[in-house]
Amino acid sequence: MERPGRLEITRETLLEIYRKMVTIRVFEERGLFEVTQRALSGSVHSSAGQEAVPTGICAHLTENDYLASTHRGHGHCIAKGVDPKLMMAELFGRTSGTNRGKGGSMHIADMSRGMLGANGVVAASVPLAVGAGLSIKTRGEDRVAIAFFGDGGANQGATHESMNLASVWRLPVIFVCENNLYAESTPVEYALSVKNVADRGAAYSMPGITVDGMDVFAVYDAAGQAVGRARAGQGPTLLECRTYRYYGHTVRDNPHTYRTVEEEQEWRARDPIKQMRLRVMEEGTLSEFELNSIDTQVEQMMDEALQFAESAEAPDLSELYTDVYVDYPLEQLRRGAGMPA
Ligand SMILES: Cc1ncc(C[n+]2csc(CCOP(=O)(O)OP(=O)(O)O)c2C)c(N)n1
Ligand SMILES: [Mg+2]
Repeated sequence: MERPGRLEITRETLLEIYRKMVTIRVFEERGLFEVTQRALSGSVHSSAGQEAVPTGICAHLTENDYLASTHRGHGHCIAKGVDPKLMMAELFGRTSGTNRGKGGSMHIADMSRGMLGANGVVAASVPLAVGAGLSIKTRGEDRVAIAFFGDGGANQGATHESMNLASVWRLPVIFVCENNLYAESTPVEYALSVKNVADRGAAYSMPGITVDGMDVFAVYDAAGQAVGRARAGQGPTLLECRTYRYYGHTVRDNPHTYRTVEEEQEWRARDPIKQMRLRVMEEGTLSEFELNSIDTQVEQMMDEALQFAESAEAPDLSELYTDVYVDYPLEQLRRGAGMPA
């Protein structure tokens, strides 16, 4: 695994990264608990354990940059700045949610934050981000687009086509593979033709880098280089982050049927939040007091998020078709297609 040279990182950025990692962990664990307790409808995929990846990447982004996400997207949303209160309300299916309660966990989107959406279709994020990258290049804008996908998504045809086009057109896209070793219950080595997903970068003439996705500093460094290349017009990068999901594939999955408790313990021993805490305290950049106060603030914010989610109504049946289809004038569509009115 490559460990690129350490990039400069300010105290403010460190605090922001830590706050976001803890927010993701608490959102995932409390959200998962609530969904199970209340038997809320819709599938929920927890990204607990994988927090270092979206936070390390998004620390280099602004609201103007785009991000396309997966079915395991809560961490991507929080790292990109989506309000956890609105996200929790969306999980609860309430009108106060990001998608007015009609999207649920797997379809959270917030265009005001450049968050193009979580996605129930494996690897659909990849061509979406390439489309965003094409729009950036066509308009000559200073933006980048991130495509998050899993090790399973890495084997989808759409991923290959998208990486090829992004390379041919030198688009400002960063392909971020969260390799958490399993696609549902399929181990990565069973389904992947190469040792590392990043090895495939060579096939598309783009740098392919594998980093330790449990180490937020390694992700931050590699992402800084990739985002820098994209902003400088040097084209896409494939960044593979080796990580681990702590819970089952969904709320209803029992991972102990296909992985061992020993394996889980090994990965938990390298917990990204604990690692970051130890390192910043050792280096003296953040104090234990500062870190603990962030923990307390996040817990309080999540109490409020749960109250907020509970307090709104579910959408009325009369709202069934609103916000589902674009209100596009049929006449215009017919004329565009050369059809008689
Ligand atoms: C096109 C498509 N095929 C299959 C599925 C069913 N499915 C949902 S998640 C998943 C596994 C995805 O694994 P990976 O890409 O590694 O992401 P992870 O769940 O590990 O984050 C599958 C096969 C789907 N949603 N979409
Ligand atoms: Mg996976």
